[in-house]
Parts: sequence; structure tokens; C-alpha cells
Amino acid sequence: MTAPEGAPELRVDVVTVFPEYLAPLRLSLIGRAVARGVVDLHVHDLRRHGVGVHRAVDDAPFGGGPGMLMAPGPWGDALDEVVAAGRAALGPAATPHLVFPSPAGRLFTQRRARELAAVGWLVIGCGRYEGIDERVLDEYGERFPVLPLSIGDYVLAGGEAAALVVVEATARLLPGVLGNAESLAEESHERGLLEHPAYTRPAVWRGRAVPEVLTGGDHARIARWRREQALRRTAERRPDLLADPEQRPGPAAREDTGGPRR
Ligand code: 6GU
Repeated sequence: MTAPEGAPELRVDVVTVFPEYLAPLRLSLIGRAVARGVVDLHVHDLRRHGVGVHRAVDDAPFGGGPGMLMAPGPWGDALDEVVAAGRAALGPAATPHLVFPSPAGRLFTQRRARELAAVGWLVIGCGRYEGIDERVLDEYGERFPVLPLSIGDYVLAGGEAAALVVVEATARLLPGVLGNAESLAEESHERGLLEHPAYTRPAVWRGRAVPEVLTGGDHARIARWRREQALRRTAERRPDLLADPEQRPGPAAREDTGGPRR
């Protein structure tokens, strides 16, 4: 374990009935940021606020229907405690952004990750079962920014895997988390395009040669080729990105490659 370097860039509180699910955040790149204190990670067991001998956190939905919902009582107690502990550490005026992973949320994108990387304090409430009683979001939404976020158009068994995704995508954008070896600006989604294909040695593998442009040393031509490949790949795999004005590559992306040849 490394000694803390200074004030954390981001405090992250995760509330869940499966605290062990968040263990991967202690590994690899994000684990290093946590160990160095760049990310101040706190994982809380919702079950501590459960009701009765069974520490129940769920109940049947009003109005009927399949499955169980997470009841508001345990969530209110847990979130009040997390907010109090965070303010004790960060100051009485600190404002958490509350993220609720949900297939019914707005889509979590690279843009949203960049926004979250700047907020200073994230509290992530992981729902299980059919979700969380809506009044929890209404209640905290009167005091704090509340963001129901979906990581894609499919259904998970709970919010924990999505919380891993949100924390990893956000934390790697914090200053000092990526080393020189990892680059931000060039990668997929940072410029509204998928990344171009990439190759390393050997120059020929199983009879397959690396595209000759990459071994020729003409850097302007290489930049042009990569840009064309990124556009072609995006058109094939993700035409929705080219149609989306929020995702469309900006002027900066055009300038330093000379733009696509048409
Ligand atoms: Cl954020 N949560 C759950 N439970 N399912 C999802 C999701 C989130 N995003 C896509 N599916």
C-alpha cells in the first residue's frame, strides 16, 4: 500500500447489499489511484440499515406486479449516514452527486464520465430486485443532483456491475491516474469516433502484414490513414455516433489530421 499523496480528487461512496462486488476497484489502474488516495473510496453495506432479524431491505410493490422493490427506509438511513460522514471529511457545504444505476436511467457516456470526474464527490446507490422506491430519488433530488444512469440497453441483475463501470470510466479521467503509456485524447469516444485499428510487432504474423502505411514513416500520411480508418469503422459499427451531434468530432479532431479525404 502506497502512502496518500494529497487531497483526493474524488470521493466515491458506494451503497450496496453486496460490498464484495466492488472489490475489483482495488485492482489495477483504479486500485492504484485508490491506494494513492487520488480516489477516496468508501463501500457501505445497505444491509446494516435493514429491518428486523432478517435485515430486510425489500418489499412487494404497491399496485402489484412481479418481483420486489427496495424499500425507502433503509436507503434513507444509509444515505443520511453517508452524507454526514462525507461532510465531516469534506466540509459542511460539500454536495454529493447521487448516481442511481438503473436500466431506466439516462445513458452513461464518455461525456457524462468527464462531467462526473469534475464533481468532487459521488455517491452511488446500487439497486437490486426491480429497483428502488421512487421517493428516495425524489427526496434526495430536492437537496442534491440525482442522476439515474444506464450503462446500455440491456438488463443487469443489479446496479453493482454498472457502478464498477461508472467508477472506472470516471476515475481514469482524474489528473494523475493515467500514466504516460495511456493516452486519453486518441481513444474511442473521446473524439466522437471509434478508434482506428492498431498493430505491433511482428510486422508479419501468420502471413498477415501490417498495413504498409504504418511502417513507412510518413507521419502526415499515417495520421490521414488512421482518421479514414476511424471514420470507416464508425460508419460500419456505430453509424449512430456519426448522426449524433453530441458525439460528432469537433474542429480539434479535424485540424491535426488534415481531415478526411473525399
Ligand atoms: Cl445501470 N442497472 C441495471 N440493473 N441494469 C442495467 C443498467 C443499470 N444499465 C443497463 N442495464
